[in-house]
Amino acid sequence: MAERVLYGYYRSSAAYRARIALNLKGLAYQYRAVNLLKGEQSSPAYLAVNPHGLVPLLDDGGVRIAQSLAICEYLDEAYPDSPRLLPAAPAARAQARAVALAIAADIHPLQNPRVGKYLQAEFGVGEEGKTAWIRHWIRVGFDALEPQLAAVPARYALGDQPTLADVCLLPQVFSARRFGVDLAAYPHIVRVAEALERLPEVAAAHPSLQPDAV
Ligand SMILES: N[C@@H](CCC(=O)N[C@@H](CS)C(=O)NCC(=O)O)C(=O)O
Repeated sequence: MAERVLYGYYRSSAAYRARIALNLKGLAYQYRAVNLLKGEQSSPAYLAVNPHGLVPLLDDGGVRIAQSLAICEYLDEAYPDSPRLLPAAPAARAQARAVALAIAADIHPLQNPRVGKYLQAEFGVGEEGKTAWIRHWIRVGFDALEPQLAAVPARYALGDQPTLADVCLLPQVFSARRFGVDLAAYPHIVRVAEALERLPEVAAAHPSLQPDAV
Protein backbone atom coordinates (compact mmCIF):
# COMPACT_ATOMS: atom_id res chain seq x y z
CA MET A 1 0.00 0.00 0.00
CA ALA A 2 1.27 3.49 -0.88
CA GLU A 3 2.67 5.55 1.94
CA ARG A 4 0.76 8.55 3.27
CA VAL A 5 2.92 11.11 5.07
CA LEU A 6 1.92 14.35 6.75
CA TYR A 7 4.65 16.91 7.30
CA GLY A 8 3.67 19.06 10.26
CA TYR A 9 4.58 20.70 13.52
CA TYR A 10 2.68 19.85 16.68
CA ARG A 11 1.36 23.31 17.45
CA SER A 12 0.93 24.58 13.90
CA SER A 13 -2.78 25.25 13.63
CA ALA A 14 -2.72 24.62 9.88
CA ALA A 15 -1.14 21.18 10.44
CA TYR A 16 -3.69 20.54 13.23
CA ARG A 17 -6.44 21.08 10.60
CA ALA A 18 -4.91 18.43 8.35
CA ARG A 19 -4.61 15.96 11.24
CA ILE A 20 -8.27 16.47 12.19
CA ALA A 21 -9.35 15.96 8.57
CA LEU A 22 -7.29 12.76 8.19
CA ASN A 23 -8.62 11.39 11.48
CA LEU A 24 -12.26 12.28 10.78
CA LYS A 25 -11.94 10.49 7.47
CA GLY A 26 -10.28 7.51 9.16
CA LEU A 27 -7.15 7.71 6.99
CA ALA A 28 -3.97 6.44 8.58
CA TYR A 29 -0.75 8.38 7.98
CA GLN A 30 2.82 8.73 9.09
CA TYR A 31 3.80 11.95 10.77
CA ARG A 32 7.01 13.77 9.86
CA ALA A 33 7.84 16.65 12.16
CA VAL A 34 9.26 19.89 10.77
CA ASN A 35 10.53 21.98 13.68
CA LEU A 36 9.43 25.55 12.97
CA LEU A 37 11.33 26.94 15.96
CA LYS A 38 14.58 25.53 14.59
CA GLY A 39 13.78 26.88 11.12
CA GLU A 40 13.55 23.44 9.52
CA GLN A 41 10.77 24.74 7.24
CA SER A 42 13.45 26.77 5.44
CA SER A 43 15.98 23.94 5.13
CA PRO A 44 16.91 22.85 1.60
CA ALA A 45 15.56 19.37 2.41
CA TYR A 46 12.09 20.68 3.32
CA LEU A 47 12.02 23.32 0.58
CA ALA A 48 12.53 20.48 -1.87
CA VAL A 49 9.28 19.01 -0.53
CA ASN A 50 7.37 22.30 -0.18
CA PRO A 51 9.02 25.34 -1.82
CA HIS A 52 6.67 27.61 0.19
CA GLY A 53 8.43 26.61 3.41
CA LEU A 54 5.19 26.11 5.30
CA VAL A 55 3.52 23.16 7.02
CA PRO A 56 1.40 21.16 6.51
CA LEU A 57 2.21 19.20 3.41
CA LEU A 58 0.57 15.89 2.59
CA ASP A 59 2.35 13.29 0.52
CA ASP A 60 -0.32 10.79 -0.46
CA GLY A 61 1.54 8.00 -2.19
CA GLY A 62 3.68 10.45 -4.15
CA VAL A 63 0.96 13.10 -4.67
CA ARG A 64 2.24 16.17 -2.81
CA ILE A 65 -0.30 18.71 -1.66
CA ALA A 66 0.40 21.90 0.26
CA GLN A 67 -2.19 24.20 1.90
CA SER A 68 -4.41 22.73 4.60
CA LEU A 69 -7.68 23.56 2.84
CA ALA A 70 -6.49 22.00 -0.41
CA ILE A 71 -5.45 18.93 1.60
CA CYS A 72 -8.91 18.69 3.20
CA GLU A 73 -10.73 19.08 -0.11
CA TYR A 74 -8.40 16.57 -1.78
CA LEU A 75 -9.06 14.00 0.96
CA ASP A 76 -12.79 14.52 0.62
CA GLU A 77 -12.70 14.05 -3.13
CA ALA A 78 -10.15 11.23 -3.23
CA TYR A 79 -11.82 9.29 -0.40
CA PRO A 80 -15.54 9.96 -0.86
CA ASP A 81 -16.63 6.83 1.02
CA SER A 82 -15.42 8.08 4.39
CA PRO A 83 -17.29 10.85 6.27
CA ARG A 84 -17.56 13.99 4.13
CA LEU A 85 -16.03 17.24 5.33
CA LEU A 86 -17.95 19.25 2.76
CA PRO A 87 -21.73 18.98 2.69
CA ALA A 88 -23.34 17.94 -0.60
CA ALA A 89 -25.71 20.90 -1.01
CA PRO A 90 -24.05 23.89 -2.74
CA ALA A 91 -25.25 26.44 -0.19
CA ALA A 92 -24.09 24.38 2.81
CA ARG A 93 -20.80 23.68 1.03
CA ALA A 94 -20.25 27.38 0.46
CA GLN A 95 -21.05 28.16 4.12
CA ALA A 96 -18.50 25.58 5.30
CA ARG A 97 -15.86 27.04 2.98
CA ALA A 98 -16.72 30.59 4.07
CA VAL A 99 -16.12 29.83 7.76
CA ALA A 100 -12.98 27.88 6.90
CA LEU A 101 -11.63 30.77 4.84
CA ALA A 102 -12.54 33.38 7.46
CA ILE A 103 -10.11 31.48 9.70
CA ALA A 104 -7.50 30.16 7.27
CA ALA A 105 -7.27 33.24 5.04
CA ASP A 106 -8.25 36.15 7.29
CA ILE A 107 -7.29 35.30 10.89
CA HIS A 108 -4.51 32.73 10.88
CA PRO A 109 -1.97 34.27 8.44
CA LEU A 110 -1.54 37.28 10.73
CA GLN A 111 -0.33 35.07 13.59
CA ASN A 112 2.22 33.16 11.53
CA PRO A 113 5.79 33.01 12.94
CA ARG A 114 7.25 34.63 9.81
CA VAL A 115 4.87 37.59 10.16
CA GLY A 116 5.86 38.02 13.80
CA LYS A 117 9.54 37.81 12.92
CA TYR A 118 9.11 40.51 10.26
CA LEU A 119 7.26 42.79 12.69
CA GLN A 120 10.16 42.36 15.12
CA ALA A 121 13.00 42.73 12.65
CA GLU A 122 11.64 45.57 10.48
CA PHE A 123 9.49 47.56 12.89
CA GLY A 124 11.08 46.86 16.27
CA VAL A 125 7.89 45.33 17.67
CA GLY A 126 8.66 43.52 20.94
CA GLU A 127 7.23 40.26 22.28
CA GLU A 128 4.35 42.06 24.00
CA GLY A 129 3.47 44.00 20.87
CA LYS A 130 3.57 40.83 18.81
CA THR A 131 1.19 39.06 21.19
CA ALA A 132 -1.15 42.09 21.23
CA TRP A 133 -1.17 42.02 17.40
CA ILE A 134 -2.06 38.32 17.33
CA ARG A 135 -4.77 38.68 19.98
CA HIS A 136 -6.27 41.65 18.14
CA TRP A 137 -6.66 39.81 14.84
CA ILE A 138 -8.07 36.68 16.48
CA ARG A 139 -10.64 38.85 18.30
CA VAL A 140 -11.61 40.64 15.08
CA GLY A 141 -12.30 37.28 13.44
CA PHE A 142 -14.03 35.73 16.45
CA ASP A 143 -16.25 38.80 16.92
CA ALA A 144 -17.71 38.04 13.50
CA LEU A 145 -17.84 34.25 13.87
CA GLU A 146 -19.54 34.22 17.27
CA PRO A 147 -22.97 35.53 16.10
CA GLN A 148 -22.76 33.23 13.08
CA LEU A 149 -22.36 30.17 15.31
CA ALA A 150 -24.95 31.46 17.78
CA ALA A 151 -27.51 31.44 14.94
CA VAL A 152 -26.98 27.71 14.26
CA PRO A 153 -28.89 25.52 16.73
CA ALA A 154 -26.61 22.50 16.29
CA ARG A 155 -23.75 20.66 17.93
CA TYR A 156 -20.98 21.78 15.60
CA ALA A 157 -20.29 24.98 13.67
CA LEU A 158 -22.85 24.46 10.93
CA GLY A 159 -24.80 21.35 11.84
CA ASP A 160 -24.74 18.04 13.66
CA GLN A 161 -21.86 16.66 11.58
CA PRO A 162 -18.39 18.19 11.66
CA THR A 163 -17.42 19.97 8.44
CA LEU A 164 -14.47 21.89 7.05
CA ALA A 165 -15.64 24.80 9.21
CA ASP A 166 -15.01 22.76 12.37
CA VAL A 167 -11.70 21.45 11.04
CA CYS A 168 -10.51 25.08 11.01
CA LEU A 169 -12.34 26.35 14.09
CA LEU A 170 -10.85 24.08 16.74
CA PRO A 171 -7.18 24.77 15.86
CA GLN A 172 -7.93 28.49 15.87
CA VAL A 173 -9.43 28.16 19.36
CA PHE A 174 -6.28 26.27 20.40
CA SER A 175 -4.16 29.18 19.13
CA ALA A 176 -6.43 31.73 20.81
CA ARG A 177 -5.89 29.95 24.11
CA ARG A 178 -2.18 29.68 23.46
CA PHE A 179 -1.89 33.42 22.88
CA GLY A 180 -4.06 34.28 25.88
CA VAL A 181 -7.20 35.57 24.15
CA ASP A 182 -10.02 35.90 26.67
CA LEU A 183 -12.69 33.58 25.27
CA ALA A 184 -15.45 34.64 27.68
CA ALA A 185 -17.02 36.75 24.95
CA TYR A 186 -17.27 33.74 22.62
CA PRO A 187 -19.49 31.13 24.33
CA HIS A 188 -20.69 29.55 21.10
CA ILE A 189 -17.19 29.25 19.66
CA VAL A 190 -16.08 27.59 22.92
CA ARG A 191 -19.18 25.35 22.98
CA VAL A 192 -18.47 24.05 19.46
CA ALA A 193 -14.75 23.61 20.21
CA GLU A 194 -15.57 21.57 23.32
CA ALA A 195 -18.04 19.40 21.39
CA LEU A 196 -15.35 18.73 18.81
CA GLU A 197 -12.77 17.89 21.46
CA ARG A 198 -15.11 15.17 22.73
CA LEU A 199 -14.80 13.27 19.42
CA PRO A 200 -12.00 10.69 19.83
CA GLU A 201 -10.73 11.21 16.24
CA VAL A 202 -10.50 14.93 16.84
CA ALA A 203 -9.01 14.55 20.32
CA ALA A 204 -6.22 12.37 18.85
CA ALA A 205 -5.16 15.26 16.59
CA HIS A 206 -4.45 17.57 19.55
CA PRO A 207 -1.00 19.20 19.48
CA SER A 208 -0.06 17.83 22.90
CA LEU A 209 -0.46 14.24 21.62
CA GLN A 210 1.88 14.56 18.65
CA PRO A 211 5.30 12.88 18.68
CA ASP A 212 7.13 16.23 18.44
CA ALA A 213 5.17 17.89 21.26
CA VAL A 214 7.41 19.41 23.94
N1 LIG B 1 -2.38 28.77 4.27
C1 LIG B 1 -1.48 27.76 4.75
C2 LIG B 1 -0.78 28.28 5.97
C3 LIG B 1 0.36 27.41 6.39
C4 LIG B 1 1.13 28.07 7.49
O1 LIG B 1 1.10 29.29 7.64
N2 LIG B 1 1.85 27.26 8.29
C5 LIG B 1 2.64 27.82 9.35
C6 LIG B 1 2.42 27.09 10.64
S1 LIG B 1 0.76 27.25 11.21
C7 LIG B 1 4.11 27.72 8.98
O2 LIG B 1 4.55 26.72 8.45
N3 LIG B 1 4.88 28.77 9.29
C8 LIG B 1 6.27 28.79 9.05
C9 LIG B 1 6.85 30.17 9.22
O3 LIG B 1 6.12 31.10 9.53
O4 LIG B 1 8.07 30.28 9.04
C10 LIG B 1 -2.26 26.48 5.08
O5 LIG B 1 -3.46 26.58 5.35
O6 LIG B 1 -1.69 25.38 5.03
